[in-house]
Amino acid sequence: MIIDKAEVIVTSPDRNFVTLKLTTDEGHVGLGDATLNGRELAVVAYLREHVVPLLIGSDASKIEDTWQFLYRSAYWRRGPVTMAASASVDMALWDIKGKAAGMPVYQLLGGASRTGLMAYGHASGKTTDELFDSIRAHLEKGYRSIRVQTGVPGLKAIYGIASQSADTGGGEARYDHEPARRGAKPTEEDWDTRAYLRHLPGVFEAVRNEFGPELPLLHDGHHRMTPIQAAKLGKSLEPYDLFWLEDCTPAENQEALRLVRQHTTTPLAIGEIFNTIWDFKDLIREQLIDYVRGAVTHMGGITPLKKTLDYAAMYQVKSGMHGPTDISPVGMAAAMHLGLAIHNFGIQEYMQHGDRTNQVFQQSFTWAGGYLHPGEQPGLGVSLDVDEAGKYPYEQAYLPYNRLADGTVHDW
Ligand code: GCO
Ligand code: MG
Repeated sequence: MIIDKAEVIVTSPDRNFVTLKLTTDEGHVGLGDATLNGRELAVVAYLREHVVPLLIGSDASKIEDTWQFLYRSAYWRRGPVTMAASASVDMALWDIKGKAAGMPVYQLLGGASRTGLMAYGHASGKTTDELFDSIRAHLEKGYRSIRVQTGVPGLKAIYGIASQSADTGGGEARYDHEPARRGAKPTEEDWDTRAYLRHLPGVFEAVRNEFGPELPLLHDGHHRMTPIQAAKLGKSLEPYDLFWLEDCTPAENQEALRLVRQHTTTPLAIGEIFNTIWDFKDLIREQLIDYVRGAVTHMGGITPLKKTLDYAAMYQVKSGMHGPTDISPVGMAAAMHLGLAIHNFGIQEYMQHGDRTNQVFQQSFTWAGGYLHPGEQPGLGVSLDVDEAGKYPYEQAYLPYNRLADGTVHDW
């Protein structure tokens, strides 16, 4: 099984996606997701200029060896660009191995450890009424676990809160399909942590009163708090029994979570921006987190993320793989196969891709009763319609950023 051809395909149906397509001499095709939201073309260049030339003529059956070769031979290891590129190679090779074996990838990873993957969606609203509508819409769409994000009085725009104009009725978060996100400059939003800390516990109280004690509720702090602010929030949310509080502090400083952990029993999730097991190692060993947020796409692939999650299992830390719409259908499929196979699956984030994306990527997964399943097709179960992809050329797009009232740039 020799890699004959390696193509990097950029398409922008509802948003930008970067896909690596490998073809072997026997005609097997493997796909890998290399999308790095807002910095997509850096990965394209890394793949085209530095990785593709190394892949042509190499043995497609050697998944571990190829991963180690790309990681170690580069010398400049880790980092989001490098690891997204390596992830796409790893996913494509698992896809090829599955197709060659006639088995879905989860079978190659040890087989199913459960019948389906509990998944959560993103409910949000500027006001509590809008939030309730969004939660109801998500329950109608079949979600049985809900992330709750809310507007804060006095703040105009907050990342992750569906805007009225872009709201498709399902209360989808603004970054889902809003064309305004595309453009030459990032949007500026505003932030005030004290106002947020005053407001949020009351919102969760209202949600619990309306929707009852059973519904798993999650919240994303999106790196905005200091350790002591995060500790305070975790404590104040304890009565509302969160499934997790995500990214409560900036992810770079992992020691911060020691302080947070000393003060609260609210479960903690972190790591959507992490790239390797090294970013998670101490957090797992010291049991400072409960959920690993790493995405297959940004952690270097199925191979290294499985190792990280197996290590986490020793400490009863579970998976909570990142799954917003900027993870392509290929990256989502990889997450589903891995989540089905590992023992310590926790929950899967699942925002739904738009119709145009679903026409570019044909997928085999199922969604029923709040659970995802990757399906039984050999490999990852995703194919890419190159003609359809060609209709949507790359469009520049940036993530937003925040400023405080005095103009200081803040985490968003
Ligand atoms: C989440 C995330 C996303 C990220 C986005 C960045 O929990 O889903 O925080 O909303 O911000 O994926 O590209
Ligand atoms: Mg997040």
